[in-house]
Amino acid sequence: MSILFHNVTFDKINIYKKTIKKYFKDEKIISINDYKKFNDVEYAIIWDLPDIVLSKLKNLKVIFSMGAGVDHILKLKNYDKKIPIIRIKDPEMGKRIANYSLAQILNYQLNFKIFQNSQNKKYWSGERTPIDNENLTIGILGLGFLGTYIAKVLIKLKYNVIGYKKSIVRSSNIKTYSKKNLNKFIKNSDIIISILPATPQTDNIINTSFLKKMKKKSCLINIGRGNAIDENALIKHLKRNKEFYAYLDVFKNEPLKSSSKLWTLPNVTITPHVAGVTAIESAIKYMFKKYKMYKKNNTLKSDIKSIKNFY
Ligand code: OXD
Repeated sequence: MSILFHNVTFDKINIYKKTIKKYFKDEKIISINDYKKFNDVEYAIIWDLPDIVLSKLKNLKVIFSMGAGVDHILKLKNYDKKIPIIRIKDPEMGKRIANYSLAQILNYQLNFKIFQNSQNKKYWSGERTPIDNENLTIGILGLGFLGTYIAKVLIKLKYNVIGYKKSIVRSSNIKTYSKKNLNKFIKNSDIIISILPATPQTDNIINTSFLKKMKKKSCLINIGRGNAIDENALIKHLKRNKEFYAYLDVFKNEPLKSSSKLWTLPNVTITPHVAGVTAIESAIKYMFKKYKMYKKNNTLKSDIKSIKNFY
């Protein structure tokens, strides 16, 4: 039997291939060009698989997403909900996305964007007092596996951290708001980190009314999915509120078109969907652990349900 491996987006694809071969020794690894062998495919390790290919995999048993998100699979018309999807829940990815979040928080907190903008104009902007960690409340919008990981790292660094989640888990020691008090969550946050999955419920959740409730001198970091932000509303908000900053890693349409106004606004920082780059060795090891569980029990709990619980 075989594993279909497909990813034309990520860095270091050859290392992925080698690592998959190292762990999945008993399986043949094939690509989308080996269409004659599609009937042998029981497992798929994928990112952005063409829907037409999925429609041809008649014996597929488990799909492994190569990232934390699964929207690239759920959007495919030929995805059959009975096939479990395993997404990466990896502390190594947690470390990376926490580092990214921290970098952008510090960027805002230490006024680096202001200094960068003055450097571009060859202008010495003078001293500005930074905000101390204890005086910043970071709101994590989407307290799932990665959101919680980030929260714990920030708490260790003495930031005040609050979270937003659809259903509140009592055991968590992070002050968590649910749907009915979303407004309080927004108003109490100095910085909001959106780490929401792309679902119909999260579409444009960060719209004009959401942005107006945020503090005027504030910052929004989006490391979840671009669908969560109404980009036109954000552009208007950024133009009106010069002390409001946006650090954006994900967009409605990726790559972000060169015609987007976001590129040129002085209060925006853009990165190309790199906040939570997959850590190859630990991710493939995680998939292999799930694969062995499937082999043993002939069934596997899909990750789709858990995703619906944290927006
Ligand atoms: C994602 C990832 O799902 O980078 O966006 O893992």
